Amino acid sequence: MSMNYQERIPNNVDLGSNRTLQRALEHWQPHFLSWWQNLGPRDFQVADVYLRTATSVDAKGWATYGFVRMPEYRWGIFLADRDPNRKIGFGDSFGRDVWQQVPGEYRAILRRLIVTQGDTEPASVEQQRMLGHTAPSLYDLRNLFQVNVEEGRHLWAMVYLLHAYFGRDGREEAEELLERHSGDADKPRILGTFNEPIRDWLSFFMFTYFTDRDGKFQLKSLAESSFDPLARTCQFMLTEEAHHMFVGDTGINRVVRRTLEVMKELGTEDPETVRQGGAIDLQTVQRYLNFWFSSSLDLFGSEMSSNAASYFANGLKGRPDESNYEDHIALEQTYTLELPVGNGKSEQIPMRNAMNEVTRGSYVRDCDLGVKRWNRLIEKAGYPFRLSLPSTRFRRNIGNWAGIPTDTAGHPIGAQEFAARQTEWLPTESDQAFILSLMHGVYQPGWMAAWIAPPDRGINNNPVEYEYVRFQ
Ligand code: BYC
Repeated sequence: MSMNYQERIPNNVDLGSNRTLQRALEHWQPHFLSWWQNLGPRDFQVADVYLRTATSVDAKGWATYGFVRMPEYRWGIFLADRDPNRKIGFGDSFGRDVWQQVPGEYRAILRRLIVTQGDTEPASVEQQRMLGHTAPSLYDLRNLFQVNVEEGRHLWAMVYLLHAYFGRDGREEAEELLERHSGDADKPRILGTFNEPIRDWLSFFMFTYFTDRDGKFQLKSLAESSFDPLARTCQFMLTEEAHHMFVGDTGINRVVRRTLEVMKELGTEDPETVRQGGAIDLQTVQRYLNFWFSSSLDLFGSEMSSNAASYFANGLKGRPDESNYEDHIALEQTYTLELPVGNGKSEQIPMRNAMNEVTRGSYVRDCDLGVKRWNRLIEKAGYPFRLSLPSTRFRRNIGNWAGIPTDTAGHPIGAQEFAARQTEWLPTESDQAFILSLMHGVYQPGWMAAWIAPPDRGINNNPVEYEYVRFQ
């Protein structure tokens, strides 16, 4: 079904043929818009932003670009095309037809998954709402807003499912998605990372690299779901998500490149001298990386999870790229889990209970690809320093390693040693003050803040100097 932009809510789900649903979503729409005005990007609502808007769910040629004021962005409901032959790809009902409606017995659990996914989308917009004031260039400012409007659309994607398939409870949940707020003392967002403040652009790039990548893996897992509308929604969200991770990957790459230039210019590897040269020393980049990577690891849940086992058994949430696995039932297999007790002791657990850890493992490997690319820059510049991912045991708040102090290699250490060495591993107050001191909005077309290199190319074949955001 093609995308219909003539209606108040653009969609490719033939919304017009279901008046009740259409009315319910039209009732939610002004609540969304007022949330966007109050908690979306602060102070840039009247700027014209060079944004892409989805025009097709086909991954090739699916978007158009043009200047839009963010509140006028056409947030809509877009699902990947339905495959009438699609079968359940894993779990106890492997090979049966996928579901077009929610089976009664899985209603509560599916709603919970959709709400958890939905909750992260507006949360990230809230976390990033002040960053427009300190964008290192118009190119970056535009990318921030692109990410923000698309996270808004991803909220729409989940709200559509709640309204269309979960009746009254779904409508109530949709309201609550706008009532919880990132970092709110009384009504925080559901998952930990989405309550962490993002005050600076180094954190933004780390977030879009590491946390949006959790999004990629969770969406891939949900794109396997037997509940077909959820799977199709997530398939299309993944197309948009790729740009968000690109922003993080290239953002960190540009930070590292600029730092290497300053190191060369000043003939130094000394972090303090690099800072005096206006760049971010690689040691600080590493500490920010440690923080956001470890926080994002928690988003996969516990290593051993009965929730994950039942999601898998019931066909609700699979492994990312499930078709790459040989055994889609996973009843006979086990997974070896290293435990924090007994010095290197491990335990065999049923594979289904280890699905969070399996997905986390794929995520870690994917994260490492970027680290390798950044390290190639450092190596080429002739410096011995290397960035690295800390151990998955480091600074965990969820799962077996929660609250167990380890060093970045994952060796358990005493709480006192952890407290004493934290400043080596995690951003210190003075790191944060330094990073904040670099954050100033740079709004001349083509200009770049001194702490970051320009991107290799602009957006949609436009030059880097293009005026991507026009102020009124
Ligand atoms: N913080 O068996 P467990 C994205 C809770 S990001 C707080 O260990 P389970 C995006 C858990 O809810 C992707 N609580 O874990 C990125 C459970 O609570 P209850 C978002 C946590 O259930 C950037 C309890 O601990 N999508 O899209 O197997 C920008 C024990 O649960 C956390 C999803 O997450 C945590 N970190 O898995 C914008 C997909 N971790 O039931 C967007 C939907 C666990 O005891 N969610 N808990 O009260 C899920 O699939 C699962 O809920 C989780 C947890 C993977 C999150």
